[in-house]
Amino acid sequence: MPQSRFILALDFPVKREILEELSPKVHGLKVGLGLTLDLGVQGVKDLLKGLDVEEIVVDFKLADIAPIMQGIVSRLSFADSFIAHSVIGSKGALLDLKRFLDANGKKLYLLGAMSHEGWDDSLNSYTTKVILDVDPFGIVAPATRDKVISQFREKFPSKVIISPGVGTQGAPFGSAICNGATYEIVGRSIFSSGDPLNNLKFISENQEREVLNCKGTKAGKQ
Ligand code: BMP
Repeated sequence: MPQSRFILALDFPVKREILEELSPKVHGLKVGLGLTLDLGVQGVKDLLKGLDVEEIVVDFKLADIAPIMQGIVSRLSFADSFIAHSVIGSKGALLDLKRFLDANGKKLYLLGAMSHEGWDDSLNSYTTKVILDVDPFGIVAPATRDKVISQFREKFPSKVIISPGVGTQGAPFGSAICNGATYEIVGRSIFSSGDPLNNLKFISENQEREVLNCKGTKAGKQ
């Protein structure tokens, strides 16, 4: 069983052989819209079929009225979980989507805050309210702003928090875990240079070192 604190972001096509090597060493795979546009839904299914991971998250950042989002997730039955924007609100959108996913044995993550510079943290009190209303399985919170992850962790002590922004976007590997995230999302740091398997080994060691420093335990799930 994987004991990793990484979710691998797949935003563009990757060779199946490489994914077979990487997938047992991460908790999950996050499928982006870009990859799906490149390969088509059947191509994504073929790429992921039988891989050794605990979770496949589809990240289309859903932001629409409920029937449209339900139609989208219904076409993606290979996924275990889906990410949606929380700013779209509860009634007629996320509450219905959550009910629909529950009925189909799927999980929902809501974006608490985003990792890029232009995200306005004054939105976070609203996203927090929506997360309280909808009660998703998990939250996406940015590794790039330590305080924001800590605030979501404090507000939601038992939710899974997945955190993008480590590596290429500037946050140190392990820092999001130290601030309360459950998993760190990593994409380009693995794929944009050299040998992906070695890159994953290197960043896993970095994550583990950082987590040992801050928590005194290994980065693997306790
Ligand atoms: P990378 O490690 O290459 O920066 O990839 C980060 C991944 O996390 C991308 O798939 C991106 O869509 C996602 N992401 C993000 O970067 N910031 C957010 O606020 C939310 C995200 O889902």
